[in-house]
Amino acid sequence: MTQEELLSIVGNFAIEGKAEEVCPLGNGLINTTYKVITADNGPVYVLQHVNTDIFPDPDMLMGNIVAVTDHIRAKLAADGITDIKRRCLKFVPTLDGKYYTTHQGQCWRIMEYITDCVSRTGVSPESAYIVGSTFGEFQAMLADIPASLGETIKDFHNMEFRLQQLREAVAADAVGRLAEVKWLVDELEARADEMCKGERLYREGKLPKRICHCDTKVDNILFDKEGNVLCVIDLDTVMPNFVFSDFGDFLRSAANTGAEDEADTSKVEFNMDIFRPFAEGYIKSAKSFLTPLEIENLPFAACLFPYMQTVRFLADYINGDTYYRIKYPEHNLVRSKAQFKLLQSAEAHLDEMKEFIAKQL
Ligand code: GN1
Ligand code: MG
Repeated sequence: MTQEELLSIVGNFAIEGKAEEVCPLGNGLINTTYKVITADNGPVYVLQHVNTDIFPDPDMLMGNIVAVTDHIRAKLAADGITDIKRRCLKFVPTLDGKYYTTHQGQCWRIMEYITDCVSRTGVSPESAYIVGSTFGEFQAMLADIPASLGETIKDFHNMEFRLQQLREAVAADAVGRLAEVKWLVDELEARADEMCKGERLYREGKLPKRICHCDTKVDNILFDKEGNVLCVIDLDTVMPNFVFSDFGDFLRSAANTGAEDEADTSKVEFNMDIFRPFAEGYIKSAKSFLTPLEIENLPFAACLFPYMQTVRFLADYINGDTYYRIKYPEHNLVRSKAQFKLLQSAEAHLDEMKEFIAKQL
């Protein structure tokens, strides 16, 4: 896309100042993000192309997001928080009052840029406690949102559905990659029943759904310089789900000693020094609304998310890389193996996690 085109898209939005330059920002695997600089050091914005192959209903998507951010902003104000602009995303309407614009059939939106923030690829044991308690508070803040939120991606964290997608990929073997990864498919199948426990408990009426963020990897969180969470970004997947999503997906990235796509899997381990303070902080602030069954299954959640991500990356590899943005041909396979290694390491710490959780009650 040319600067001219990008600037003309920006021109549809009610921003302050004159947009001068648009440059790439961030490293999301789904949407494409840019920073918008305005003249004379005016306000900075974030322009984002929304991938409508994956988020097919932009009206529902932006309706959810505006409801969530308005609700959080009101809560922060009621709590006397003063730097609200840095604590919650704020989307900018278009000149005709919508929250996205369409350009050549593609969907675009703009939000305010959050100043003085730090993005991290990991957290320290010291900041993990604070992050855990912030997530508990995030879920608590959304517990009484009056709007009923849509599922922006149907069955997004439904483990049974993700396994079904893997099985369909395996059956089709569209690009002939199955033989190479059959061993990993077998490893995943061996755990399939156990990993679908959440859906079973839900059907039995024992496990509730609550509003969750559903993509709490460390990249989707902005921190201040002290390691406090300023704000959770990437709100496209905020929807009703099991609390396991936010707890487990955060640990999937934060408690990994390696990168999500680490090629040398000996570098990938599940880090209990992050798990402990994170779980402690989370339980402390979420105890008031979590049920005993939810708390008891937090170690399960720490395994579920590396498992689910292995299933998703592997299905995409078998399908010929149709979903996640890749940087090289084997990328999804490398990601799958790294996530599987993380799963194995989390499994090895399961008893230790359970003991620790039991002590928090
Ligand atoms: C995607 O958009 P991004 O990169 O923050 C994905 C998540 C995965 C994550 C893996 C809509 O998130 O579910 O966990 O990649 N988002 C969607 O890094 O599929
Ligand atoms: Mg992201």
